[in-house]
Amino acid sequence: LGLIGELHRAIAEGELVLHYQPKVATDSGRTVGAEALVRWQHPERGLLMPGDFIPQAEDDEIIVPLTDAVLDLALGQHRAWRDGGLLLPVAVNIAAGGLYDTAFPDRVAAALTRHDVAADMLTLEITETSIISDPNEVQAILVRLRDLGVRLSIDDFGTGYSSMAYLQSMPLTELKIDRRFVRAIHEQAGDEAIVQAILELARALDLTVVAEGVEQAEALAVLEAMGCPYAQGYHMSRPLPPADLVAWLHATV
Ligand code: G
Ligand code: G
Ligand code: MN
Ligand code: NA
Repeated sequence: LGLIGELHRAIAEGELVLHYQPKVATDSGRTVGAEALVRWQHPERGLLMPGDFIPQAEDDEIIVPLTDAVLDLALGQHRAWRDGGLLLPVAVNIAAGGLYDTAFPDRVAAALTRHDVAADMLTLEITETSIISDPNEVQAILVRLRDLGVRLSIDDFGTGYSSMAYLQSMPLTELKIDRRFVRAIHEQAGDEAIVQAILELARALDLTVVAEGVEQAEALAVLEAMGCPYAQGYHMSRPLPPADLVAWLHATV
């Protein structure tokens, strides 16, 4: 059985699991959401990371059922947390192949209904690269998602090639600043200048901003001083299994 065949089994047998990394407010430290990151609990090879299978899945039709499976797990988890008294918005990563599918908005709507989750509790994280490969087609799909009330985030912002015109025409809610500009922001004036420019752009376009890859307290302090509202990174928390995230939340607040 090749990797793709094994992935079909993994989806059917429930071998995919999600870990969650908090998104926090830079000023208060309050957690405002959690990004779901897929792992594969492989029966022989142990816990596989997305880099071990997502690139191959993206080149195959399996990315469609895989995306559905991840969405289902994330909304089910959100619902379980909500039923336990914890209202935590969730974010899911969407690969280009998952997005270039005119039926995708309908499947997202069906999943929200199935789990009885409000659309604004879900953020879809999309990379710049998937937007520019066919901006017209992707814009039509993004508009339908946004009309549902789902939040749309550009992941790894600053590393792709999206023009200002695309940014203005896409119905986005959030920019996530790529970690390469964030990790050493307290040491590198050039990084700070780029983050400053992204913050100003986001303000002008009325988008919220998350800085990713915050690994040190010094970086978090600089981001807060610059007015970057939200951050994510190993300094706050690594991606954690759901129960560990809840324990972290209790220990943090
Ligand atoms: O989890 P990690 O810590 O290793 O993630 C590595 C990469 O895999 C990131 O670029 C992330 O966006 C991507 N990724 C993680 N989970 C998913 C997923 O459920 N779907 C897709 N398409 N990409 C994912
Ligand atoms: O492409 P995306 O932003 O979805 O990727 C998320 C990936 O980034 C995951 O692999 C996650 O483990 C990783 N990540 C999260 N926080 C940090 C961090 O502070 N530093 C580094 N190097 N990677 C991080
Ligand atoms: Mn992401
Ligand atoms: Na990212």
